[in-house]
Amino acid sequence: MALQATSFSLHNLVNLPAKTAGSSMDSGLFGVSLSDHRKLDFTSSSSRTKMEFTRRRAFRTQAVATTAPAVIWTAPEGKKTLRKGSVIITGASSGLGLATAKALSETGKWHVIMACRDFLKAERAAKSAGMSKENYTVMHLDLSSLESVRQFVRNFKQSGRPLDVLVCNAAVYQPTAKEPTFTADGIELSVGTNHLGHFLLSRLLLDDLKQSDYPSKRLIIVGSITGNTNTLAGNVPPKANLGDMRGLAGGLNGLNSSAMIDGGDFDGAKAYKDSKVCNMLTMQEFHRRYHEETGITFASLYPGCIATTGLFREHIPLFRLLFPPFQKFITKGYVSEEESGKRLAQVVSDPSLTKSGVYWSWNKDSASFENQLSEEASDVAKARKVWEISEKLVGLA
Ligand code: NDP
Ligand code: PMR
Repeated sequence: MALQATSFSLHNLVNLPAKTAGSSMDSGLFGVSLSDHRKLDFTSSSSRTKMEFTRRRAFRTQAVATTAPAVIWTAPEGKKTLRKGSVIITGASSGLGLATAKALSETGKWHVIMACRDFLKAERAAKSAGMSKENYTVMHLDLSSLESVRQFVRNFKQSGRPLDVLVCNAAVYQPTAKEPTFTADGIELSVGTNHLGHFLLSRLLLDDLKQSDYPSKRLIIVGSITGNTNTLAGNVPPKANLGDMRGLAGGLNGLNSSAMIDGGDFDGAKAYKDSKVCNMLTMQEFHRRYHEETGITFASLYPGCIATTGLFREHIPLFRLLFPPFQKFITKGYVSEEESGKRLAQVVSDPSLTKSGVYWSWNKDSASFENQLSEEASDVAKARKVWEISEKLVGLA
């Protein structure tokens, strides 16, 4: 009975927009206050695009769709295209990334570039997911090395493919790590991979997105509820907190600066949550700096609790055993990998999700809504500061 009552409260909380949840939970549960292409439509393209396409055809050696029908996609603004969309998904070798790649490839309207650190694993994953060869290409990307990010971008540009959507999805989570580990560049691994690797990748690919003639071009950075302290999940310790970012400014090298963004002692779970706050702040800063000028849609999302993915591989076995039933039956926040993939695929391709600067979530009927970010994850000054420090750390400033 007690379990049922808890289940009911948590269920409602998970499925309501955060603001509503906060106002109904102020006295608090747990004492927490929750306040490929066949043809191009040249009619809408510049002559530059035509030249590019000729060049692309000359370059393309693999994975060209020859059997899928030409797709006519109409954006709300009435723009049409007769080619497949081209989407890069980082970390598409498992979990959410793979499920999204599968969902998009099955429509026949998308060519998915699976940007993965383990080439063979990604190829095997695509095969076992039943993805057709003409709908995807695997390219090597190790986000924990800034040089690998730059090399990936060079390789992608050389491939001559257009870029219509970039999905920053890959992540690592080290909840049991006692000591920090570091990227090839000496930066704490979680923030280095989840935030800084993606920050550099997005910045270097922004021009390619700008040049896309696709009806809706998008940059999506996957966020999470656990980085948002206006939710119950975000109040499970250790809570995300960037503080004054002295650690980030010091390079997160764990030598002359802390490995944590706020300058505190290393905590792997907190480092992950902080990295998610950076992801959500970065999306908004991109929106403020570039949406109006470029027409690119910048978005983030919480796909639901996909409790069975590889994200929890470093957690203790008991956690891995109990976490899925806990999320399924107690919090009701659980979502299958397949369902989460459909959600992210919507953010990539749904003509109704073109609004920029939005953090998407889904309710219990799996309908999308614009969710409210926590105070810190929507702090304009913090977003600018994260941007400016990150530019320096990745060598862009
Ligand atoms: P997975 O572990 O299944 O997927 C993570 C992916 O990231 C894997 O493909 C992994 O590659 C890849 N990756 C890790 N490190 C690197 C690196 N250095 N370079 C390139 N790729 C790398 O986890 P999820 O599918 O759960 O996570 C996907 C996203 O969803 C993350 O951003 C996570 O924060 C977010 N999320 C997940 C939730 C959940 O409940 N699971 C909830 C909310 C958000 P490899 O296969 O080689 O290990
Ligand atoms: Mg959480 C409203 C309930 C809710 C939701 C939607 C999540 C999602 N979690 C909720 C509640 C709770 N969790 C409660 C009440 C507890 C204490 C028992 C709890 C604990 C917990 C742990 C120890 N939860 C966790 C962990 C993890 O290690 C996961 C994590 O923080 O990864 C960073 C996690 C998660 N809970 C979630 C989600 C989506 C996660 C993991 C993934 C992520 O945010 O990326």
